[in-house]
Amino acid sequence: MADNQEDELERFMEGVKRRNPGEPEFHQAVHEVAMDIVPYIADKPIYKELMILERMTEPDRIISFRVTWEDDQGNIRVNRGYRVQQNNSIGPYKGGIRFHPSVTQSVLKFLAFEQTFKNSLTGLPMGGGKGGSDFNPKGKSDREVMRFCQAFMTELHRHIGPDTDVPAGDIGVGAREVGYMFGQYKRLVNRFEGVLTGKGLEFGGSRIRTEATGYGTVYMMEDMLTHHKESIDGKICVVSGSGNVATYCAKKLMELGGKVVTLSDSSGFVYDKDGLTLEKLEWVMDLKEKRRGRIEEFAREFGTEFHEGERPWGVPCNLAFPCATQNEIELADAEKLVANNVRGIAEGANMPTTPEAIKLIQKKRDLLHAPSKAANAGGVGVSGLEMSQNSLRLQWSAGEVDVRLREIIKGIHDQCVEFGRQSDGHIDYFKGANVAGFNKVAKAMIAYGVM
Ligand code: NDP
Ligand code: 2IT
Repeated sequence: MADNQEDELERFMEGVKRRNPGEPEFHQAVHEVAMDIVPYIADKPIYKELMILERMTEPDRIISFRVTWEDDQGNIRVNRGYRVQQNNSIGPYKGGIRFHPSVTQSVLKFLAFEQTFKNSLTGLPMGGGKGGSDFNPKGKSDREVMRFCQAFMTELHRHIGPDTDVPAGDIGVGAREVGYMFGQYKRLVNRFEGVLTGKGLEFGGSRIRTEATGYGTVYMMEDMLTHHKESIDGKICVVSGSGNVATYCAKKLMELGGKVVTLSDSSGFVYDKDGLTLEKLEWVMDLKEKRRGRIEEFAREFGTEFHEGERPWGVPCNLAFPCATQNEIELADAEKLVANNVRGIAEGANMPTTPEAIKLIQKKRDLLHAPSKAANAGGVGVSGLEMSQNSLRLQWSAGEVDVRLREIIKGIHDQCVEFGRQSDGHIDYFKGANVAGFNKVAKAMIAYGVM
C-alpha cells in the first residue's frame, strides 16, 4: 500500500474508533475491509465524494431491548436483545441471531457489517443485519429456551418482516430456537410468512439449509484447490467446533475423501487419528443437538485423545477449517499451521482469524486462505433460496437446492479470482471478496443519491 493510502486508512480508522468507542470486534471487522477498499477507491473520486465507506460503516439503525422471562424455578430473569440493521441497499436486512453470553453490541455490529458484504457476494438480493442476546442457552431446559425465545420475539417482531428484515440462526440458535421464534411471530401477527429462515421442513424451511454453511465452506475449498488442479481427496483435515457449521463441514469433507481428525468445543478438542466416520459424526450430532453434551464425551466413547482447554491448530494437517467462533486462530496458532505446511484454510466461522494471524498467513503465498464472507456464505445463500421458495409457496428438492448452492459458491470463487488477482497471478481471496462485496452495495447506494 502506498504511504498516502496508509495515512488515509489510519485517518479513516481513527474516525471509526472515535465514533464507536470500546467496540474492538467492530473495529477489527472494519479494518479488515478498509485495508482493501481504501486503496481500491483511491482513484475513484465518486466513492470518496459520496462518503460511501463512511456511510457503510454506520448501521442504518440498532434496536436494543429488554428480554424478561421466567426460569423453571419461577425466578424472573432479564437479558438484553439486539437487532443491528446494517444496510438494506440491495435487499431486506438479512442475517442470523446469536445467543451466547459473549454477545455485545460490538460483536453484533461486526457480524452485521460482515454480513452486508457476504450477502452481496451471494448474488442474491439481501442486505445485511444481525441480532442476538447475551442469553446463555447452556444448562437451560427446553421450556426455559422456549420461554426465552418467545419473550425475545415478543419485542423483535415489530421490527422485522419478510420484506423488511429476515433473521435466521447462528451460534446458540438452531432449528429448535427458530421454531419457537417463528411460532411466536406467527401468533403475534396472525400471518404465515417467510420472516425467518432455517425453519423446519414442515413449516416453510428449505432443504439443505441445515447443511448449507458447512457444505459451502467445503465447496469453497474445493474451488480453490481445483483452481490449482488439486482436490480434497486424501487430505488430512482439522476442523474446530462441533455445532452446525463444523459437523456439516466434516460430513462433506468425508464425502469428498478428506480425513477429518479433529472437532472441538469451548472446553477443548478431540483428536481422532484414524479419522471420523459417518457413524461417529452422527453420534456427535446427537450429542450436540439432542443430549446437549460436551465433546469430551466423544473421546471417552471412542477412545481418542482429548486436549482440554486447547485448540486443534497444532495437529499436523493439509487443510484447516475454523468453524467455531471469532478470533479462534491467533498468531501462535497461525505459526503452527504455517510450520505444518498447511495448504488451505477456509473460514466456516465469522472472522475466526486475528489480524496478526492473517498477516502471517498472507506472507505464505502457497497457502490458500478463504475469508469467512466468502467461505461461509453458503448458509445465507440457501437462506436466500428459502425466501424465494416462501414467496413462490414452493419447496424445492434437495438436489435442486444443492445445485444452486454449488453455483452460488462458484460465483463467489469467480469474483474472488476476478477482483483478487495480483500482478504475479497470486489470488488474494480477502481482497477479492472485499472488493466484489463492496462494489454491488456501493453502486446501489450511489443510485439512491444522498440519503
Ligand atoms: P453452534 O452454536 O451450532 O456451534 C458453535 C460451536 O462453536 C460449538 O462447538 C461451540 O462450543 C463453539 N464455540 C462457540 N463459542 C465459542 C467460544 N467462544 N470459544 C470456543 N468455542 C466456541 O453455532 P454454528 O455452528 O452455527 O456457528 C459457528 C460459527 O459459524 C460462528 O462463527 C457463526 O457466526 C458462523 N456461521 C454460522 C452460520 C449458520 O448458518 N449457522 C452461517 C455462517 C457463519 P460450545 O458448545 O462449548 O459453546
Ligand atoms: O453468519 C451468517 O451468515 C449466518 N449466521 C446465517 C445468516 C442467514 O441469514 O442465514
